[in-house]
Amino acid sequence: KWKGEGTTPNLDSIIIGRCYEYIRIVNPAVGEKNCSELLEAFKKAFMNKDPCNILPSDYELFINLSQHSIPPNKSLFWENNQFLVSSYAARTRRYMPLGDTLIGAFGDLLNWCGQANNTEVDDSCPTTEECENNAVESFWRIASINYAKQSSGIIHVMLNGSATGGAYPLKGFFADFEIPNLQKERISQIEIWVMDDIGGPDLDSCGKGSVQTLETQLKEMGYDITCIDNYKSVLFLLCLDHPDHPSCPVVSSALSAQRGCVFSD
Ligand code: ENP
Repeated sequence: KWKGEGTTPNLDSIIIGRCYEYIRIVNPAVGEKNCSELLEAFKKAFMNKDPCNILPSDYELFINLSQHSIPPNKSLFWENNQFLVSSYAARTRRYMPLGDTLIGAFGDLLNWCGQANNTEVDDSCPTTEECENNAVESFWRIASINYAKQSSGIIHVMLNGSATGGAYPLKGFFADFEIPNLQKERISQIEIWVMDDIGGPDLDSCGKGSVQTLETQLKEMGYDITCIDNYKSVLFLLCLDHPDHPSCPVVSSALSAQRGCVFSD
């Protein structure tokens, strides 16, 4: 029927498991939450409804119930590098991108939609090209707005300098729903990291192309901006899979240890 992927099988069980894992193990600082109640509020937004008529506001109750604070300096916004972001963030230990919040845990990598006059989920769902007001798109829109409003301190943004179409998409969640909802008075600085794929093209960098557009836009809004190309700490993570690539840093003592120098008399 629809062109998009259908509802993820076992959606309810996955969400209940993720929710309790989040509040008990990943981030107990969120305090007590009733995960069954949160799942009901989440499903109420889209079940038994026309899958092309779901608005961000339909998730309001769910957002209010599952809301928790984002520690200052822990927000991490991104475009085009989901898996690098989630491994670097390390499930809230280093950073807390939206996918590592309780709200994000309800949607990350999942797919869902309901049907009009039918209490079942559907096994195909509308894409955003088919209709913008679909269950998944509207969920991420309100989740992004809420996340941006909760973010404070130093804000980090990880972009992909090898992405075709530009590191900073002019139409995307970051541009459309996050930047406009940042609370300027609570933000001390915005730090942009532009990471190129290892061996990939260097299409965009700080001060160039779409990254320059972003820097100018944020400066005009009155933010204090820094931009770093291939930020070393994230580069180490990318280099785990390409240790000998010329663009990967050489750690001199490790190199000498490998050559046997460290242990020689
Ligand atoms: P994509 O298209 O690279 O990746 C989308 C994938 O990331 C989907 O599997 C989606 O789950 C999951 N995801 C995790 N967090 C978000 C999210 N936050 N979001 C949309 N999808 C998310 O990512 P996008 O579309 O460019 O979105 C990146 C945005 O996330 C940035 O604005 C960043 O700052 C923000 P699912 O449910 O679709 O399977 C907001 C929108 O945090």
